[in-house]
Amino acid sequence: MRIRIICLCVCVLCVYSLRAQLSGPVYPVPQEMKWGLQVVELPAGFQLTGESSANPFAVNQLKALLGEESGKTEKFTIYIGKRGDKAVRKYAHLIPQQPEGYYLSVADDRIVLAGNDDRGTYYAVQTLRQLLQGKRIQEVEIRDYPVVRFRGVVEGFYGTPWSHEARLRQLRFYGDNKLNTYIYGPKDDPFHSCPDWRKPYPAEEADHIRELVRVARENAVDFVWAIHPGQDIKWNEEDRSLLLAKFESMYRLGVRAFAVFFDDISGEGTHPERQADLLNYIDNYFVKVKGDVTPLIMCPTEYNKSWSNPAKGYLTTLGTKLNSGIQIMWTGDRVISDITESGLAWVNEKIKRPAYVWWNFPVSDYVRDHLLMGAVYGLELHIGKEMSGFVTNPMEHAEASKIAIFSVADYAWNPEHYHVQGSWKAAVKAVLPGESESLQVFVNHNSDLGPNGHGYRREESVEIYPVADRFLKGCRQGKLSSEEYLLLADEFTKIVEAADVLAVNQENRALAEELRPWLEQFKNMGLSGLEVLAMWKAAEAGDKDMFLRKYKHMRALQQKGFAIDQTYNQNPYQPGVKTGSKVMQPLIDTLFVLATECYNRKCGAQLDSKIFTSPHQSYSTVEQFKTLPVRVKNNRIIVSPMLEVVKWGNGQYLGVELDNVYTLKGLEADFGVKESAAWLQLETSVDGKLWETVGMSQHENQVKAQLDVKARFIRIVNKSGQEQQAYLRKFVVVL
Ligand code: LOG
Repeated sequence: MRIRIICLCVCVLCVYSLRAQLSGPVYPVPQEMKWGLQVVELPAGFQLTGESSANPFAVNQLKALLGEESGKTEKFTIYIGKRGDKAVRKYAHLIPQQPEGYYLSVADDRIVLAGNDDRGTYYAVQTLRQLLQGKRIQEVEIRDYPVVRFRGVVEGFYGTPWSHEARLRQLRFYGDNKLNTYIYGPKDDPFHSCPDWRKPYPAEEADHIRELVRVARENAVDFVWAIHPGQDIKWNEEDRSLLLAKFESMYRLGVRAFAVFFDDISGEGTHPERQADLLNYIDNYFVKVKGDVTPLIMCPTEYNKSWSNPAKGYLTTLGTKLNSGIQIMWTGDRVISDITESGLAWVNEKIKRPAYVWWNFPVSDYVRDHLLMGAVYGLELHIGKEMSGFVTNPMEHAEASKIAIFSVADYAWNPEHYHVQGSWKAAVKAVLPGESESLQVFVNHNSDLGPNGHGYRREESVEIYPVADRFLKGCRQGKLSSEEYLLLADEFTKIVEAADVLAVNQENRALAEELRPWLEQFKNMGLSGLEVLAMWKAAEAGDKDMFLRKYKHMRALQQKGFAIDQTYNQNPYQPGVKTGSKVMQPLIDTLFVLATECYNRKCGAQLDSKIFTSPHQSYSTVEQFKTLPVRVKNNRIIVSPMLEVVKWGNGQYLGVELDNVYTLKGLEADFGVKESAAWLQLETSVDGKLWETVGMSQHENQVKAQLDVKARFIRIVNKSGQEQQAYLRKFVVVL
């Protein structure tokens, strides 16, 4: 009897451990999932029922997953199809009624893949792919559907558009992760925006788009082509016809979904009645006439709360005038913003429909020296029904963006079951299964954006932060805490290892290429961390020679880090390569300064302890300019430029405060408009109280001043007597 009980226990344990092994998580997290006890071993052959009427792309993927049937057997059947198909009729009552929903079950003699529609069937196969472990699979029953109707990506950033190959890889990734929307709208494609939106694509680009449309369809993704005509559109018959003709040419390439963007424009194009008239015209005379085109999407000019002026009624005009089927995009309370219930309620009431969320994360076009590979958070969980769509605007680094895209897919499918950390870790595994541990180390320290014009920040180095903090406190009190020392040394070692492992990784070459400059900087940071710890150890041991050796090496590593920053990624906006900039790099810098000062005191030495960072600051009363970072290159102090239109009130200014009085040699600025020098006044000051006015000249959009004045402050003030709309393309003070 006892033996029997023991056997039984062992068996139960076996089943449970098998179960634990095979019943891994599925992403996006399904709505309802019940695990059975058995593990099913798939036979070599099986009966496939429903193949001829089911979604052919789902069937192809199923076959690729299981291998072609080698000898059919009656013993195991796979049923595939959608509601109404004969093959899955028996299961019809179990299929969720929601669009793209599906029912999936695995039992010892069958697998059922039953979609509510063709997309549902496709998604059932995607879930099956995650459940299968070779030829084994745990018994399970799943009823699943997305909460947000349109989920995906808007390639809507400034900077180098994604390559054709990168886009093809993206579309497959979307299919795998149940995203159904890809909106094509890269700001720097001239045929999407000014100056060439009126012209058809040249042959090679047209071929690419044709292929993207095909691959999107194979992966259950709508390819949405967006146009951005607002900066120079004339509200006349001619431009309307040209826009329609462009849509026709895209239709001929296979495009069946369209969007019109009016973001980041000024002037005539911003008129809400005119925008609504144009959209309704396209809806009535193109979308409805074609019959096979999905509902139009529009991005308004006031696309976030902080920029909208309810008194002028822009949004309510759109809400009232736009045909009800047209979707309206929205980035939240700010350009870069959390998405909240109250924020959505605010806009939905005005636009009289649920907003289509354009989430500006992980886009990095305003912080191009950083990689945004942190967790996806700041999205409230109970608001899935308050939005008609949720798309993320990514980085120009397509592969690196997949970390956030994966979690966006998870969130938009099933917001209420979304878990920030679990989803982030799963994303890392999905993007680089073979080296996920190294990638996790890398993303842990490459999440934050650094100071930026939008004031948007992310957590970084969260786990190690308390250790770093305790260690630093100890150092300030002259005590080296050994436990923290070891933990930090271990983290720096992991950083060095991860950088090397990821750099040579063959599993995803495209990712390794994108990360390359940052990996180099990351390794340099890890090495610096180890050396700064060694400086402390030597100082504590009173080992002068060792200290000097480590000090010298640290200086070399600092120079190397500076060189990496000055060599790679030299875009004109935020050039350079920053990594670990929130916790790890500042920690290393502080430890270096403290260690050197401590040594100087003890040994009566005068080693230089300065770290080179910009000591100057921008300052402004214009809301959008308030947190702009400043960098120094040679004798030039450069304020980080911005991408969007800025509302510059009368009397408001933008300036730079230097760390000391210098002789200023000049100012070079560009506010993106031709007459700016007429309404701007340039002023300098030694103390920030008494100001001197100096003259400027303007050529096209460029504003210039030749100076030879001693000052600590320099600013440029709107003296026009009214609010101005401008851009900030350039603001450079020359010493
Ligand atoms: C642009 C977008 C850009 C993003 C982040 C929208 C609707 N438009 O401020 O193209 O990538 O912010 O810089 C935007 O967000 N303007």
